[in-house]
Amino acid sequence: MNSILDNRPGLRAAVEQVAEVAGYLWQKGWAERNGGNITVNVTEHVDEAIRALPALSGPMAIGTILPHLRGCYFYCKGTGKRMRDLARQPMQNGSIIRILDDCASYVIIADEPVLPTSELPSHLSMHNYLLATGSTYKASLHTHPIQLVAMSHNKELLKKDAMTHLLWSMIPETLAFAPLGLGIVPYTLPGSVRLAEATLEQIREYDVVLWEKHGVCAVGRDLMDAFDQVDVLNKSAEIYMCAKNMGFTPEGMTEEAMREVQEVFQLPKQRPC
Ligand code: 2HA
Ligand code: ZN
Repeated sequence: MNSILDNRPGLRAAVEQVAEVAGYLWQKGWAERNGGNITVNVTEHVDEAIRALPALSGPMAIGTILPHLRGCYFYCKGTGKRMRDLARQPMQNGSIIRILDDCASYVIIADEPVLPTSELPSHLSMHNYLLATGSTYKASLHTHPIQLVAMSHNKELLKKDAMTHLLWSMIPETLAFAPLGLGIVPYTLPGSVRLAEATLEQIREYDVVLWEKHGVCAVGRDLMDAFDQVDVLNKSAEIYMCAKNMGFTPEGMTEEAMREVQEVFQLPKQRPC
């Protein structure tokens, strides 16, 4: 069967990276059943032939108006689809959508009419925000990392930047590779516009946001970048829990040691454009 990826190496590479990351999510146990979702802005790979492709679906409402997304194209994981299946067959378990001129609806254009993810409002709101601020970030990831979600069941840890400091102090790499830390969104109904709005508030400040008792949402230059940030934060959560399981509270790096890493590695305090 023909695919939109045929003879388009840039688009193919972006979708193949999605498949690679989907496999990691499954292997890590972060993607039970249809858990998690992925969207990637692929507009840079879109040519005239793609723009001319007919819609495979009628227009569908996003649920919110996103003015910066007019004419943009996204690869989206399909709703109800499994990451472990997407890892092998990304175009049968996801699709490419075109945002229509009203900036409030979309159509599916390739390869098959696979309905996009249930978390589309929060994903597309984040992409809209990234474009509005001139960011070059292209990817948005939602997943259910076990240790981070477990820690979100503790109210003390949900206070602003409490978890960020704890996780940074577990291992210098987390500070270096997740330098903006971890935002927090109090429990909100999955897939809702309210969750999208609360996530958007946090994504102004953080690349990775923890949804209380649910999962994380992350943005990045590409999907691997978004995944890596979640992975290093979750690694710190694992180290913390491992120490707790051995019967002690881990000491954590000192404030001074953390400041030294921040200075020597010249870590950004804001998302670089
Ligand atoms: O896509 O994880 O939050 C399934 C989910 C919804
Ligand atoms: Zn979820």
